[in-house]
Amino acid sequence: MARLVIEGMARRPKQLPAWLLYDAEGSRLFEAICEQPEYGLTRTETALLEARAPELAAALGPGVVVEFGAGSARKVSPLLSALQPAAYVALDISADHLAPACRALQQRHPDLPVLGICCDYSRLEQLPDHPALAGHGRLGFYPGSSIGNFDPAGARDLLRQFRRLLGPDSRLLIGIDQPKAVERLEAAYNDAAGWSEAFARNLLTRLNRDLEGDFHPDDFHYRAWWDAGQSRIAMALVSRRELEVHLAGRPWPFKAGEPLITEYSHKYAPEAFLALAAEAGWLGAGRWSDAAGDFCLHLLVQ
Ligand code: AVJ
Repeated sequence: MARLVIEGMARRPKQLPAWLLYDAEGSRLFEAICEQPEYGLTRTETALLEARAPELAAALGPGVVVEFGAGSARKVSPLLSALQPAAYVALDISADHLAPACRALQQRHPDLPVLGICCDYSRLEQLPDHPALAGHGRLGFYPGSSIGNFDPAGARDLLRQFRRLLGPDSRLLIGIDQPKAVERLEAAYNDAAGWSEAFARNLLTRLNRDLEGDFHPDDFHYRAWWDAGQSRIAMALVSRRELEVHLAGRPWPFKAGEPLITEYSHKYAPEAFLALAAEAGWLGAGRWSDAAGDFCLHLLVQ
């Protein structure tokens, strides 16, 4: 973690890995964001999954469901009910979140073998050699447009990693947020109740605690804006004045107005996403969208 933070702080602009946002408090704040009226992504995707579960299950076929970044593991439930897979594997970086999520899911699906693995799914070498997984094909599930946190090259690498991890003949159901009116995009990441800001600010609290940082949260303001050229929302904590913070045993100067990027959220129209997926060896085999075209579930095969 120290090495990744040092790498990120040395970048221009300074940029920290997005997974650092998800400690126990960050995961809780993210859940609150998902309930804000301005943030439609989760509601739209959940409604799609509920309404289209039988079709999605039929298109996916039998196997073991592997969810990348399972979080509260609530979105997958309608899919599991329709699909009746051989097993469900939840991968997540936050152990605090993963254990209760798996327990709650197990209660909703009492007969389903459930495995939780605390890991960084972008770096996991292989799935465990567990009897519940043996002899079954793998169905990756990557909802929430989480891939948007990666830049396009990183997203392509991640899709390759999923191919390697899931193995030959696997499938991947992935949720992708679409570009839309800039006012709606910016409102989603600047909710009036302030949860988006609290979520970004929690990163400073975490760095102070886990890497002996001395950030003063009041020295920074939160900003989120749409960058049309890169087709992404950028989220940043911007220093209010020239200052120096200490972190991971080193000093880090900030100019007045200098951003620390907490997260990017890339948005892809269907064709743009399929072009990226193709570079990673995946082919589009189905797509499901809401009526407004705000969000898209893509089924990818090899
Ligand atoms: C989990 C990466 C999809 O980009 O919309 C939401 C994260 N950050 N509001 C997103 C997020 C602030 C979210 N993803």
